[in-house]
Amino acid sequence: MSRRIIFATGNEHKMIEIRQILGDLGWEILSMKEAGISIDIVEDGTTFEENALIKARAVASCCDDIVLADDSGLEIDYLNKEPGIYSSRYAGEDTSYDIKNQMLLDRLRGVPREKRTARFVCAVAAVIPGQEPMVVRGTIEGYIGEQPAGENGFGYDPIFYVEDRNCSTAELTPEEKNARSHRGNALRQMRKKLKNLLTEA
Ligand code: ITT
Repeated sequence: MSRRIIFATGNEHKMIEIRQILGDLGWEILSMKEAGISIDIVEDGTTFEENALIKARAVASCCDDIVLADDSGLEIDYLNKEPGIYSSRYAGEDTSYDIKNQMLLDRLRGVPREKRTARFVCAVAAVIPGQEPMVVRGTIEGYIGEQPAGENGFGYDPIFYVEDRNCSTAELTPEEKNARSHRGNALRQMRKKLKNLLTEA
């Protein structure tokens, strides 16, 4: 089996975290761009898992390598789990995260702390030649703060706060975020499955 993993994502921030988390797997990890794959993928699933599989299958149809994909997002309980699977499209794909974050803070204005609960969700799918596709889910629980804070991370990190530290995930170091994040959690589960497969092969 090839020792290359192609990650079906166009999001460079995700790629940085993926490389940090899966770095010790000893496999070559390429983004779709680095693998020379350029396709438009319609994410029309109704769950994170479905969308992760849609992305992985689409890229797998263009190569013979192991393909992984990440579909992730922010669920805010007070907003009936919005933006959820529409996180990157919330308020329009081209709208900056400063604006998206401010819009969510505005919608939560006056909402007390105990009702501001939220989580990041990440589904990671793997499509491996000759194997059944696999999907795992990781989450991190937290709450939406009163204002954005921190410069690390990306997307909704400045408004997503973790309970035990009372700071946003944009204020955590990359190592601290990866150790507890939805993506870290899902990718570590997938890494175990891939290692098992590799030792069986
Ligand atoms: P690909 O589909 O190409 O992977 P994308 O950015 O469109 O890239 P998603 O459809 O999975 O990815 O959307 C995920 C969005 O959820 C992402 O753009 C962020 O806005 C948000 N998100 C996911 N993980 C996050 C994290 O760790 N920190 C902050 N925001 C995150």
